[in-house]
Amino acid sequence: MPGSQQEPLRERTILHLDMDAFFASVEQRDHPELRGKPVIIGGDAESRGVVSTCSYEARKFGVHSAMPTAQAKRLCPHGIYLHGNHAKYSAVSRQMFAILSRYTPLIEGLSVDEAFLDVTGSYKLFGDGVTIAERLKYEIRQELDLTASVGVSYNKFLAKLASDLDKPNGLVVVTPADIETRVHPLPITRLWGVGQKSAEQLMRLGLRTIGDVAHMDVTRMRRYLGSLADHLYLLAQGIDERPVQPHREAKSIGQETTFAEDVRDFAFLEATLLAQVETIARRMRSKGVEGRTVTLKLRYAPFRTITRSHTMPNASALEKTLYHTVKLLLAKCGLTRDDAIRLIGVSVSHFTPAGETQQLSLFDDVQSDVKQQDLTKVVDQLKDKFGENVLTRARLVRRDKPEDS
Ligand code: TTP
Ligand code: MG
Repeated sequence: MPGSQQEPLRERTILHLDMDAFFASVEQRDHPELRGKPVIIGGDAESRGVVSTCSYEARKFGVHSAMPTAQAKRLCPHGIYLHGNHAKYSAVSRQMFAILSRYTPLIEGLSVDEAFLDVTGSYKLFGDGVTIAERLKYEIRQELDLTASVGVSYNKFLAKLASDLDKPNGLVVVTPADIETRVHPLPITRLWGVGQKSAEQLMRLGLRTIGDVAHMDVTRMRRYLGSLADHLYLLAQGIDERPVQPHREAKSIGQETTFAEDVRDFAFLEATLLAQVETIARRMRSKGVEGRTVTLKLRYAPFRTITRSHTMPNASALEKTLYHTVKLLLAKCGLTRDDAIRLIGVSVSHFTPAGETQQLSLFDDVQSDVKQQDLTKVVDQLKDKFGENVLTRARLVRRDKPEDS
């Protein structure tokens, strides 16, 4: 592909910041006797706990996140094993996010210790991406006595990849000129979205490095990988147009109902789902978000739990659309008369700010959606004024106590 085609459509400056060995570093900070030692935070080996994280000193022994603590103890018997203090890590996380918010309002938190920042518009006030990255690292060091690694690039994928290239305490810049030399030699597992399973599939197709994906025959790969082929192909060229989405702090809104007695009545399950969707949709509207992915959770009486998800072409906060989707998911589960259901729940995720979805699906009845939106607004106002039960659909006759999730 000639150089000119690789140019991004708009030049942005994106930072990805990720704290180093977050939980373990907080403990080493607060307990100086732990510094320089292998510190492992996680559950007990006796109760089949797993490692949440560990200090870089422990990583030398091969210990890593999600490993059973029992295995970690075999690899690193002299390590210091702690349960950790999650309330404290949340508080430090809030302090970290407060520092980030000095430089841009466009912050998308990905987890307790990592975030994307779009600092394109911050140039005049604070300088270029590298300067802002240095300032963030400095302030985190000075004020929190912790270190962070930062990646600087022109899109999210490359910034995230860059932050991981020189951990801990790294600052790596990836420019278009680095794609071939620094990005292409990396293994495919560094491609965002490639987990263990997809990596194995890609390996079977002979794709080992990001460079292999960048040069693959995408039409042929579509047969094996579906739309993932196009997504990975673009990422491998260093193309990623996804915006930094500041509204993603709440990752999902959901509700579950555990029944006092197991339920075999399909209509009752549907009515429960409708009640749940009404509550969820209202909470989404009050937060000003719309969601694209609807997930149904079912627990059968013998404690088997399944989840089924569907991602819609457009984000929505409308009961009608969400309920329609969750009903399709329920139908797909193929429940029979013998299935007794103990718990049912819905959640909606993959949020975008309300009203941002410009492109309506061809299959949507635009006019009725607009009317439905108006009606929904009135219903919300009435409920705010007179309480939840002022208007309830006739179908909601029997309702067990729902639990928010
Ligand atoms: P990470 O950023 O993935 O890990 P880390 O900060 O400990 O180390 P690194 O330097 O490689 O970034 O996760 C942040 C925190 O989230 C981590 O300190 C503990 C917690 N966590 C878990 O509880 N379980 C997990 O499986 C992972 C990956 C993280
Ligand atoms: Mg981290």
